[in-house]
Amino acid sequence: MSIYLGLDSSTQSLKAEIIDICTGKIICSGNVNFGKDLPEYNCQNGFIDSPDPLVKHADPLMWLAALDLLFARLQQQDAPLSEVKGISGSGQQHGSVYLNGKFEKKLVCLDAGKNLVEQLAPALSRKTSPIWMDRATSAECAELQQQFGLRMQQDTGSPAIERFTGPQIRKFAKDDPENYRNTAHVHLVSSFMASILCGKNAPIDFGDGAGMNLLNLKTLRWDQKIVKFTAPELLNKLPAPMNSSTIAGGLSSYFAKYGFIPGTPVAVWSGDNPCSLIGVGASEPGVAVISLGTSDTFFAAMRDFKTDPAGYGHVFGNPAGGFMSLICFTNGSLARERIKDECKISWSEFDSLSELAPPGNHGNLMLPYYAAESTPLVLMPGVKYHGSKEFCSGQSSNPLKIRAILESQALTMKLHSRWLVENCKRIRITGGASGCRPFLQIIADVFQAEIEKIAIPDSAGLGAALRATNAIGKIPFAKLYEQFTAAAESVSPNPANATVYAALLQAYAQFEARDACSRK
Ligand code: XUL
Repeated sequence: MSIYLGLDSSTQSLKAEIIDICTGKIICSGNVNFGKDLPEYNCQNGFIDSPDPLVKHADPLMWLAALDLLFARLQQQDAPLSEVKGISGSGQQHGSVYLNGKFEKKLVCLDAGKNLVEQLAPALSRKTSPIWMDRATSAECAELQQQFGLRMQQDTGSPAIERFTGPQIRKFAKDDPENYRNTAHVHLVSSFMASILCGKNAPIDFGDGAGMNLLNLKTLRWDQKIVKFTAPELLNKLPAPMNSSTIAGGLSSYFAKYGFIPGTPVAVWSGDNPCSLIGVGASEPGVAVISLGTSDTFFAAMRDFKTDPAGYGHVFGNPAGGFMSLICFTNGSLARERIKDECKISWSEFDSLSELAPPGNHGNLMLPYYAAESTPLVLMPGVKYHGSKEFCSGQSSNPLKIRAILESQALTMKLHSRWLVENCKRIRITGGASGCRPFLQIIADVFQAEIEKIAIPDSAGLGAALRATNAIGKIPFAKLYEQFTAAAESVSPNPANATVYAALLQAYAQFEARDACSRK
């Protein structure tokens, strides 16, 4: 057996995928759900409730508790952990962890008789971690934009963005200068988790590092001027940025208690979206990817470095080399679930009822901003309706409501990805909601593209395992894709619906321009 482990530290859970490259199969999976399994951290949906809707922080100790619990569960289910040849991981992007000068000393001498939380809690210089859903940094973004203007986007791949790590660090340094001064290391979720595994500070990879508004994508170094302006002494607190195939170190002997072999190579972790690009086998240009998760994302490998003229899309590092683009729609499953609950129905009813309304939904559309939205930027949550009187007053039938959310979500993806792929003919779809067949048909029809559904729902975890195999086992990605990322199902576009959706796209664009932007 030739076995590699991919970990996926996402918003709501920590998962594991163990792959065997001899058989081309996932041989074991594990999962810790933060809300369900670790309720003592008060992060029911992955973050601590706050009276301010713009503030979304999580407890980083919960991620450590999840790591111990996940490995204990894998051991209990007899996962062949002693045979794992290499490990890597995927982290929710942009979230940051703040550590004091004790961090590395504590990591070096972790005691297997104690747990990670009790040993590492004293190493936190900030008790909570802002995560990607946080939007509380508009003032800092404005300051960064005023200082660097267009160069911010041209060099870091994105204008200053509320959830990105640089503006978050700046806010912390301004609001709590003392604890910022006590911070020796600022890690991303990805590099924090990798550091725990290898018992020393791990680098940040180009994939995830590009989501910080701090990495110069032209030099692949921290941008000295932007870093200096962001916060005092920040350059000394950041781990080095490195290629995604870098080996961060060997596994800490602490993890021998679960059956791992100490010293097993750990490749740098990356962000969940760069890992998903690998996990769906799309690291070469020509195919776009839609990941339907808590947030929906649209991403694709890029032939040439290109930035979004509207400023919503981002450029991240492609773990297979070069770059990828990403557009994030915060109100993904979050919004679909709200409609399902509003209609008081199950997910299978949600799927079948959506087909009772016709393509085009009689022009009924919605802006489903149940939470602050990234694309387009809408800081104050609020849902807007467009269409018949009945629909706008919330009195319409369930099929119309369901079809409105699904069509509106497909249309926003089409509208905001035009700078990147004007005429996309192949889209790979992953994530929880990819099981909703009518949604796949709507996306196929809106884009007039062939949809390929990927069998593995946890593409980030699989991508992390494939990255470990490539970096440590030296197996080319192309070979791994043949084994692991074949499409399970495909959906063809119906050409008869092309005109309906072309007209609806225009209507949606006008609706959004009128009603979303007024909420900025
Ligand atoms: C990407 C983004 C989200 C998170 C979710 O920019 O903010 O997709 O990575 O985990």
